[in-house]
Amino acid sequence: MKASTLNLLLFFIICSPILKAQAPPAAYGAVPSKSQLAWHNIELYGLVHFTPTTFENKEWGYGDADPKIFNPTSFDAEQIVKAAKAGGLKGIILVAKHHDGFALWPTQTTNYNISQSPYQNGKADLVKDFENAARKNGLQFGIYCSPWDRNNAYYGTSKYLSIYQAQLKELYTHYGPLFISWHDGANGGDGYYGGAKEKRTIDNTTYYDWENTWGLTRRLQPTANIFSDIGPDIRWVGNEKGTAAETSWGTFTPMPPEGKNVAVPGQANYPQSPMGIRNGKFWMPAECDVPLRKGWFYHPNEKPKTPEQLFDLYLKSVGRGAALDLGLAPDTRGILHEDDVEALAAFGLILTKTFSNNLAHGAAISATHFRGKKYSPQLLIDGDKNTYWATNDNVKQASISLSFSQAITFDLISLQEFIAIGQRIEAYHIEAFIDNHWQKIAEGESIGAKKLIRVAAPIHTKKVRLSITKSPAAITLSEIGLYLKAD
Ligand code: FUL
Repeated sequence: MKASTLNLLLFFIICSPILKAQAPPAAYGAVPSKSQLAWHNIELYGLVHFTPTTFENKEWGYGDADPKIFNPTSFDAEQIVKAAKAGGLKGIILVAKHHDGFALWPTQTTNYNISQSPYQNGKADLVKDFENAARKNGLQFGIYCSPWDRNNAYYGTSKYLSIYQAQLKELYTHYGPLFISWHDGANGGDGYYGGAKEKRTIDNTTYYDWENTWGLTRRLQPTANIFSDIGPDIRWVGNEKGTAAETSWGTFTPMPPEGKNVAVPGQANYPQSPMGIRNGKFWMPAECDVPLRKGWFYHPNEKPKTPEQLFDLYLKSVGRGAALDLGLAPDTRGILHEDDVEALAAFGLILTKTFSNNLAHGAAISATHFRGKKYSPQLLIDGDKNTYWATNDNVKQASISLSFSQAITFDLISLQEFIAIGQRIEAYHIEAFIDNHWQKIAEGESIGAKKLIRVAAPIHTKKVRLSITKSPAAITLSEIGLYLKAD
């Protein structure tokens, strides 16, 4: 062997552990798809309900409302979208058709649609209006088209499925790329059904042929996330309160109903939905949906939640690795009520004021362990969640220390794992150096996409320490934040 070849060989033998240490940690468990990662960036979005049901002052239209009642006096999709944007919402899902069956776009699939209403002499297309307003204002756009249709004469028969699929096809082809296709599990019951006025039940394990129906979504909207109580991309959190469980995993395994081998919407393993399933088969994070008011539709006697209530919901949804989907209900004018606009704006202000000042950015930061320079603890405070601190493969416990030249005051802690390669951390605690000794100020199990922890009273300190005490694989963390909640 030539001397130069030998030297090269020796170099690689000596350096290989170092080179290996610089390689990224292997993925752990189920990992998010590209579309799911994009969804994780959105965090907060809205769900708009506005159909003849609004004009009937109901929550579930029976399917018999005269299309003539749909006649908003000052409909303005942009007013709604701008109010949402002021609230920090980054996407809008429009209920293009609710259970009452009235289509907000001029569909070819049923006469029961916007063209029968007096609004703009039947020439309107509200899906287009919302799409345009959302895109113009930099919000993502999504669609919810209810499978249950209380107007359609064919509902309950085999003919209806192709109608529903054709509706989805129209919505998937005419309104640009959607960030989410939202599907709900409400299945059958009483309704107008073309005048039959009866109760119709369906077998939800087979009726909607989800495999092929969602096949359409995949084909026509390849980057849309499919939401339902069983995912496959985003799972319902199992309540309409807007909260995930304190310990909440991004992974889930939907269970098939007894006697079946595939899971179906409407029959999820709901007790596990709020917390997810540790080491679940699929990356399937939760969406927490909750109306801004009491109902999903506008009712004059209801009031919006207060900005403080909304902030609390934000902590219990986005701050638990999920997303917050806030129901927005335009009134019969076709705009959001002034109270809603005000509540959203005040909530948005709390969010921006609170999270624009990450006090951790002023810290000197160190770690007990790290996986070489490429994964240094400094990356935890670089404001870029695509870079991350990581430990070597055999290091499953480690601490991060932050020290400040001047004492800081905070009451919110934010932690983010680098979820692109899986959710790892299973236990951690945080201490602050107060009155000359370390005091535990928070502890938990899951972190995931984002964990927001609010401590009971503001903490004044020069030193903070985060200890990860349990992880099945090399630890990764992309950002640490310390904030003081704004009023
Ligand atoms: C539920 C529906 O039954 C409600 O009316 C509402 O649309 C909500 C967002 O989803 O399943």
